[in-house]
Amino acid sequence: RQVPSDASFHSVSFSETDHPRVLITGGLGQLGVGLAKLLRKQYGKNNVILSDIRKPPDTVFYSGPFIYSDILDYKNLREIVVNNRISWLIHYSALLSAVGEANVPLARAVNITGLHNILDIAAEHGLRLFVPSTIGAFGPSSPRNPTPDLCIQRPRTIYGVSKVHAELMGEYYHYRYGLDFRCLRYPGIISADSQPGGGTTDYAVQIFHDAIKTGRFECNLKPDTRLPMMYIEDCLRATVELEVVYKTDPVRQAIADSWPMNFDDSNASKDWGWKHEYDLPELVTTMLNHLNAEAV
Ligand code: AKB
Repeated sequence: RQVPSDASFHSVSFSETDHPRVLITGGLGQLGVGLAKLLRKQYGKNNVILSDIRKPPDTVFYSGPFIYSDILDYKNLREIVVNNRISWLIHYSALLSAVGEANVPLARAVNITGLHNILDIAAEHGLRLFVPSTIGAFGPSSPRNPTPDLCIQRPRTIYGVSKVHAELMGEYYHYRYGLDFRCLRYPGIISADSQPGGGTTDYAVQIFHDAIKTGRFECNLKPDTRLPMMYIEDCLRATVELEVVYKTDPVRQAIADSWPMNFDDSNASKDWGWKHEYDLPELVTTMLNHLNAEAV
């Protein structure tokens, strides 16, 4: 393994103008297939590769490339990254909170040693890396309602400890090696066509299935328990939005930095009753409708 020297990392990078070549680890979990679908729409079917250690259902094979990848096997990871010209890595492999407590050594291996492999492979090959964190990264001494971005984080699960570790290691690799590391803290995710597995928030998905199947649900948490949840579409959209590419042009950036951030149009409103008709959502919808109509 080549842990990157500063020089070797900075000399490797992918061209931002090309389509990214994306590898999703843990692709058969709750989020991988949905994210692959979104990214494939944007970057092309063959540019997004799902991977896992399990055998996928046929539908996954039909919808785009799938390969076996074991994040604990560094050589296997490197082979995949090199052979497939991977430029973005979305790292979803993890043992969730409840199964993690049932098998701490395995959770430590997958969630911590596995992450080290992912960080090193990303740094070694100049990949952009996304690793999700979650509400699990907080603990009983964190403020619970609301929980701010920056506060005490002393989780009491191996899953949570591994997520705090991932947040800090990502920040450190960014600072130390210039790694393009991105991270979002997910709440519990609710999805209809994919199942979570081994998490504490799984009940919020299971309850829908049981409501339809039997009309009866046995909940493993108390009735007054409150946890943050999000529908999968919002979670996946946020993840793709976070992957926006910024390639700043110093000349334009300097000009932009010297211009007003916000225009005061109150005199125009007073003088002749000026008022805009297109707010941001309206403007975006109108633009996309025009462009889509032109493209047909
Ligand atoms: C879990 O319940 O373990 C996960 C999470 C919130 O991170 N769904």
